Amino acid sequence: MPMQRLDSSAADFNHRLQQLTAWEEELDLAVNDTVRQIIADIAARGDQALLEYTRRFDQLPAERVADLEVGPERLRQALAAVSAEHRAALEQAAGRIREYHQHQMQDSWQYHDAAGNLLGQQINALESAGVYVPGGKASYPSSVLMNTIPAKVAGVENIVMVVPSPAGKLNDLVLAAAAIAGVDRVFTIGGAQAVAALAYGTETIPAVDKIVGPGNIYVATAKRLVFGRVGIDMIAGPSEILVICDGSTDPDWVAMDLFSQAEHDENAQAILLCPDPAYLDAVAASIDKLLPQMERADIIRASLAARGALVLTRNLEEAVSISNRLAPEHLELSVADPEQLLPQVRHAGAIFMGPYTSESLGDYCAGPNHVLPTSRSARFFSPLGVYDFQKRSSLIMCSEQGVQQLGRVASVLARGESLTAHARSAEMRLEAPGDSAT
Ligand code: HSO
Ligand code: ZN
Repeated sequence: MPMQRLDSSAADFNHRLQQLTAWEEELDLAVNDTVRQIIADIAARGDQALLEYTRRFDQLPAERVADLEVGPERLRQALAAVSAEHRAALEQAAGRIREYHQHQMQDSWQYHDAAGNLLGQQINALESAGVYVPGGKASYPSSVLMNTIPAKVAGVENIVMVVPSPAGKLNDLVLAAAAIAGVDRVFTIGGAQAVAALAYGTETIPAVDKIVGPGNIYVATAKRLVFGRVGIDMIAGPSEILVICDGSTDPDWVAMDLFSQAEHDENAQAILLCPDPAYLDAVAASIDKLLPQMERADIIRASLAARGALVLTRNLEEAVSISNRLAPEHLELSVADPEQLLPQVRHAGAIFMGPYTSESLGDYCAGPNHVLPTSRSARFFSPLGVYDFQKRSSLIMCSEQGVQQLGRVASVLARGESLTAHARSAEMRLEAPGDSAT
């Protein structure tokens, strides 16, 4: 059995839990330097630099960046190339994700204060967004849907997807998902150079306002470095699942739910909390039985051994409070009455309620986003959503009468800051400017 067993009543429990869950994104200074150079180079030399890096890192030689664009014809071809079953599943998932995200639309609002001034907040969509899609094994069509559809629903007009395609290999499922989600343009570029191109623009790659999507350490570092020039979503750590079980769910189901996140990578974290020791034994037995059958058994075993745990708690309430401390990306309440526990849950990226709701349904097709805060950032971050592609402008419209009171207040505060032009600009609009107007 690869997994640690912990007991919440043990004296060293807090310490062990802390050790198990600590995750520091390594701040690699060498990577940081390399990425800064790449960004500066792309900003200075545009297309030419992008072509050189793409040839060097992706073994993809091209004469012009325009040749790295995947045109609409090729997207249609990809849609036709995937199986009918795959296409239907992508379309169903996209439809459900769209419907869910439509509920997140924020509306502009306005009100009048007692003096007749209008105050408000106006919502606008970002004009453009870039979606980074990793290449290779972690190139998930589901992530194309999850990153693109909220932008689309918000009303973003230009969505540019970048995906590295080493040696020119294209993933038809990823392209089909892009077509279904409504991506406007696709370029086969990747790495820090693609992030830089989206942030600064080149002769061929349009600069965007925000860059979203997961990537390796070079991509994550590049996103951090271009933040401020453009918006970014968040920096994702390894996947996490925390299951709270009352002992009534089939232990095989729970074992497989733990596997489902563990199979993402060796650093993923899968934890089960349960007040029934016999049930923990049963899940441990299920893990032993099912693990050898898994295609990714090696990754799962490594993840469970390094960062997984089966934790005995005093009761379900304590399990929830431990979960709040960890603020997991995914929380399964695999209990008979999840609604009774829900009000106590304070920090979690997504909450999966009841024994039938496997986390994997949320990864693909339930509707909510699968881009979620990791590494305890659910304390202050939310799932990727429509609101990440909307922004707010504040509105003020003073009436001739309304300005009388506001002007006096502003004048007093401005003079307190010795900003005379501020004060005079407010005072000039007053009917009887008063003594202070000098
Ligand atoms: N569970 C991942 C998302 C994903 N799962 C994509 C399967 N495909 C996010 O934590
Ligand atoms: Zn997943």
